[in-house]
Amino acid sequence: MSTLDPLNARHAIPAIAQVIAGQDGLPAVHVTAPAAEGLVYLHGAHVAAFKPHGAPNVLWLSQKSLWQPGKPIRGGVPICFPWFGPRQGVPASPDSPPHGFARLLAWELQSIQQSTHGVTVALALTSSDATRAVWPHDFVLRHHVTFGPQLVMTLELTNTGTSPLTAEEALHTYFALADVKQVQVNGLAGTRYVDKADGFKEKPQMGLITITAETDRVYLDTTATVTLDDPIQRRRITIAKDNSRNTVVWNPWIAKAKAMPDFGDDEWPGMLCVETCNVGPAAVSLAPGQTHHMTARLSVAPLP
Ligand code: TA6
Repeated sequence: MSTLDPLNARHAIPAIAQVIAGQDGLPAVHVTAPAAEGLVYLHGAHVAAFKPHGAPNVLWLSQKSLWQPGKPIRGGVPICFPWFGPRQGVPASPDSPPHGFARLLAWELQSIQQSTHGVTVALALTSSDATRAVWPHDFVLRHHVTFGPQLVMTLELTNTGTSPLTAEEALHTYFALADVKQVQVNGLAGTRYVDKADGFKEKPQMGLITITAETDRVYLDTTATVTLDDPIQRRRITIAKDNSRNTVVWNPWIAKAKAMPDFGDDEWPGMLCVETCNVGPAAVSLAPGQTHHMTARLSVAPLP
């Protein structure tokens, strides 16, 4: 009897969704909805594939990614929680991993449901002694992932404790592109950003974004929809969002790609991160019992 059998007995939808052994045997929900194919791992509630009917994966995955409990998957949609980047004021350590612990832990598969919008997979991460030892709050973090004509991801955070909490959160989405150097990024013109690749200086975004060097920008106080125009694949990827005040745009370029063991030296032209988040001053604060929802909606269409 496979360890997946009880999960499939409870959740599988014949010919639509089932729990499979993914990379290195990590359990994942494989969805074959009419409008799209999708894959989400229980490890980190990590969305690894979104293929609108007949199209290639919209999400990028490194060939060098690790697929191990306790390690982040490189690519797809990592969930950053309860902090973004290095933990403020705390030296990096196994107890304070970059981008928090949510992407490193096994989440509970709560449900798989089919509707007119597509197939929705719900996963949850609940605070534990282990998380409280690192971050002294009680919470339930749920990830609702709908594979349909769009990929709709909603991160739902509930403060289940007796004291207020403040957390950063990000859907750190890696998009698959033919050549990032030829992509145009629209939607953020006039928005101020922190340039982490240039001394964390705050700058205004002049016009559209093109990627010509290491790019690591935290756009501030923006609810804007962003588009990626890929002239080689002749497609436009649209990233809309709700309840997110920041957008991060990241490409490591040559040196940073070389410095990451789980990122192929020659892979950087094939990806760009456009991340839906609430970080820094826009971190989410919840009183006991309060809930916050942040949503990213990804869609793909031919270039106009
Ligand atoms: O979102 C951009 C960023 O914060 C970059 O500074 C870079 O660190 C990237 O995330 C990847 O972080 P990771 O911990 O996944 O290697």
